[in-house]
Amino acid sequence: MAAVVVSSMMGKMYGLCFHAVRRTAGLKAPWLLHRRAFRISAVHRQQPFDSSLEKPQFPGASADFVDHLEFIQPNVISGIPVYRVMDRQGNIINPSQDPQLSKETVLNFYQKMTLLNTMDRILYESQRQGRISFYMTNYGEEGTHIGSAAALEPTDMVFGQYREAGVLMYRGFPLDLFMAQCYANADDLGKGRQMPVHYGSKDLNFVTISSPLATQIPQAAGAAYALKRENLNRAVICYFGEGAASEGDAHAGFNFSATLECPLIFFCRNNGYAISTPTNEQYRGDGIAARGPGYGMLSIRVDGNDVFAVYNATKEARRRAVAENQPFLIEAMTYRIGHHSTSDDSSAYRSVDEVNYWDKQDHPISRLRHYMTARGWWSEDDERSWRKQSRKTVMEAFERAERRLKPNPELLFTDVYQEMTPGLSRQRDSMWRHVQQYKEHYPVDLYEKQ
Ligand SMILES: Cc1ncc(C[n+]2csc(CCOP(=O)(O)OP(=O)(O)O)c2C)c(N)n1
Repeated sequence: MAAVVVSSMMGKMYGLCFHAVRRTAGLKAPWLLHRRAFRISAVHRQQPFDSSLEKPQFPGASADFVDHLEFIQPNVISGIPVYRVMDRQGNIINPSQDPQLSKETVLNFYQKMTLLNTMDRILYESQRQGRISFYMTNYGEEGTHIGSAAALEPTDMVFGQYREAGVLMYRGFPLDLFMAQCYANADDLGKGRQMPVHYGSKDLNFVTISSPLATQIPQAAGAAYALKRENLNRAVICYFGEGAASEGDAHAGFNFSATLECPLIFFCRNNGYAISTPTNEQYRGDGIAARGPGYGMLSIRVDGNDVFAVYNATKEARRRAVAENQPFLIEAMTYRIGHHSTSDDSSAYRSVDEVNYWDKQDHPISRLRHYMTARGWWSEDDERSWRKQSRKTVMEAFERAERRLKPNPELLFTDVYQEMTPGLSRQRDSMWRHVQQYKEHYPVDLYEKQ
């Protein structure tokens, strides 16, 4: 079903060039295609010369000649269509696309999306009060996280940017560990070393986030290549924003994954902004999805505020990525409702009306709620008691995290290399002598002891 959507869209938009070749050739290597073409034309050389029968022999592309000058026009006016399953009122538009998830599954989607939203509100406020140093909300992008995470296998590896906390939440990362990371307390798996929201979990196959944009993209290609070699039916998903897609590393990752035939899903969250940079200053093509075919990747654009559309597209991309060892590109169109981060005031570069539209009229959470309400799966009372209960759970984790000590300062010096070098151990000793001598100037009681 979603397979039909993926391939028919590709066909319509790009005349199937590369993929038709790939399909008819049964995924044979490009050099084989060229060798075959060359042999055919050798036969033609025996016949009286007819230039209309000439085939280009260039090893770099498989194409016909044309005898008129024409530049290819990018189609940015009527772009790649946005695949959706539900309208804004939560009605299924085409029943054949309804993933028909059970009530229990849908309730889980909704609870995870709203729990993420509640955690965001509390941690955002806590940053405003100076209790944590930094925070980034996920407002408006909850559907992209939950819909895609639900379509994966738990063993699939995730490489994220920094605005995908819902993926980790869907996989069962406890609230206590989200809080521990943001508070950099002694329970943090990262030992308090990174800024807030740079989560990671080895147990949940979620690779630790780092700040430099797009560096995870070629790394994800490498990981997918390694998983392919293990042959254990695992895939990789790699998230990034449309801004990060302008980095050189995005190009490297897309091209490596296509040429090395990696089971990888590139998931671009196109939320309209990269901090204050709107998309019309970020690119001039048809978004990110239009780049995929240029790399020989099957690509689709989905409504990121429609959790079912995201789910269907990711599920099908995941199935085919593993079965056929090739990368897929999903561009989820959405809107960053919150400020970029707690260091940003987005009212400086966009209107309140624009934000309100997405917040009040086209929000992934309200859309799913309409769907559930229409089926009698969710009532006002359910909403009220769930909001109360989830807020309480988040607040309890928050208070536990705040009371906890910070990690032992010694940990500043470990894991720089696997083993501590003599130079580092001298620096560590000198730090301790210094702290001992001037302890009244350091909040030593807030840290775990040696
Ligand atoms: C290599 C690099 N350049 C610049 C930055 C600063 N920076 C952090 S986030 C960001 C915008 C990213 O926008 P986008 O990828 O669209 O993601 P969004 O924040 O919208 O989710 C920038 C420029 C960085 N972290 N790394």
